[in-house]
Amino acid sequence: WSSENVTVIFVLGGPGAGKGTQCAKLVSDYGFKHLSAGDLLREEQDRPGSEFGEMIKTYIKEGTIVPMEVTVQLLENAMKASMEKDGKNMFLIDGFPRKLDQAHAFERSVVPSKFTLFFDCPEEVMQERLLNRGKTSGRADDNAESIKKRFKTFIETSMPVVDEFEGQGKVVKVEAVKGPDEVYEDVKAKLKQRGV
Ligand code: UP5
Ligand code: MG
Repeated sequence: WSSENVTVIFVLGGPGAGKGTQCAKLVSDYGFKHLSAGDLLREEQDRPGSEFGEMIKTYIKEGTIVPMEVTVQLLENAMKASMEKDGKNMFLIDGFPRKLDQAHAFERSVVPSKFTLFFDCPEEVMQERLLNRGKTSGRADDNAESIKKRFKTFIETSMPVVDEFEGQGKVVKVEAVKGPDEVYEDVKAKLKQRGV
């Protein structure tokens, strides 16, 4: 496959900032293919016979970043599959890259991103959302202890990625505190400014 006709928008923001929620809206209005790195990792974790299952489980519970070889490969496979299946070549890559090495590896070996859609949200708001979701989500990391670790990783490891893209003029920042529909209005307006 060739990356020539591929558009990639990274979607970043803290745990519970609303990345998945906003991506779902964008999919139905713009026809993007949504690929959540976290969802792909959880699928791989549950895939019978996966050699990475136990490892992924531990990283997710601890809120740390799974070694990039695994995640980049899962994303690349999913991109290829999407293009072969329905010809979709506009991707929202949600929750990735979360570490500088992943960002560099993906942009070098797969395709450079067009820009990053960054959802900015205070920790108290994100924490409340995640604890609330934890009542029903069944996600192994939606508990107070894991959430605390996820926030720490986000600040220490993932924000440097956003800062680097910012320095390249490649960040579209959206305030994510209001309700999903209000946040989405802002997303649409900002994408329009970027010619999407
Ligand atoms: N909600 C959403 N928007 C709202 C709004 N505007 N107002 C009120 N409520 C709102 O939303 C979270 C909750 O908030 C939901 O209940 C929603 O209804 C509500 P969601 O849209 O799911 O937020 P999102 O930002 O997607 O939160 P998520 O929990 O998915 O974020 P994480 O970044 O923590 O999770 P992810 O799945 O991306 O990663 C999980 C783990 O996988 C990581 O911690 C890491 O261990 C591992 N990982 C890697 O190792 N490498 C990767 O590249 C990616 C992940
Ligand atoms: Mg998500």
